[in-house]
Amino acid sequence: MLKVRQAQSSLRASAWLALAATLALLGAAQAQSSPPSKLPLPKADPPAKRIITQGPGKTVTEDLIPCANPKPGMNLRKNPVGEITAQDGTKLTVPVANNFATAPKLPDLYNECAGVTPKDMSEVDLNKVPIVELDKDGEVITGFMVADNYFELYINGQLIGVDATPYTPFNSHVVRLRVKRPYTIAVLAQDWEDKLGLGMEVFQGNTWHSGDGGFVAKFSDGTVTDSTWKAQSFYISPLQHPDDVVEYGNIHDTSHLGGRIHPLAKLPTCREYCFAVHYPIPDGWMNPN
Ligand SMILES: [Ca+2]
Ligand SMILES: [Ca+2]
Repeated sequence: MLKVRQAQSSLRASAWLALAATLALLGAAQAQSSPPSKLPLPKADPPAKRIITQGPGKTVTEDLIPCANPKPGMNLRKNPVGEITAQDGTKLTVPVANNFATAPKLPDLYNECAGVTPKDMSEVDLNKVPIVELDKDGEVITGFMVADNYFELYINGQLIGVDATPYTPFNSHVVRLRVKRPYTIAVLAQDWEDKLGLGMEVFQGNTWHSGDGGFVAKFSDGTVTDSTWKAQSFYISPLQHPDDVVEYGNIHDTSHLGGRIHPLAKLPTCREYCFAVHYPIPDGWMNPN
């Protein structure tokens, strides 16, 4: 879909966002400001290896974590995980291979399923958030993060923790780090899905709605998610045809589709016959430099 360039923010905290996502909000917004007329860009070197799937995946886990505190009126969904076999025989985990089962869950800022529902920041005691010690002589930096729907946070290549609610209800997290600047933030973000392998979610009664996702973070040293972050997409769906993704250099471009949330977007009508394009996530993608 797209790659946003610029290695470092003004505070020299370099940041990566890996969107293993079904057409995320970030991608849609960028697409409209970068029309295909500015292309072509240099060819990818090495060329992008695309992995194509069609149709739904097979459910392996129906619900990664049932909500511990279900209440009427809550935007409550199961958190399914499955697998799908691509046309080239590659087996993929959908929506994304993740560390949910083994990684620490990040501290809750707002999480209905955990009963953590502050009305505003006056009800949040940040002193109770444990400090992750990365550098003994570092400074304490606080970060606030929310994803539609799931994310994994790495600092300097080290997995700090994961989102406690993969799908819904929507939740947010807070983290406190003792770290020396410059440091590298890397995030794997995933828009979860009801129809595994197809990037679709129930929306206003439509069970074939094309998913849209996003990720927002804000750190106490001034670092915020913005266009200076590098970003890349690794799972793009639902697609009427795999050729709806055009690779220009390292950009997985779908801007000609108009995005997913724009009223004039060309939404796919293929339902269970829709395609997805995946790309291998490089080893060590979360490491500095
Ligand atoms: Ca979440
Ligand atoms: Ca979504």
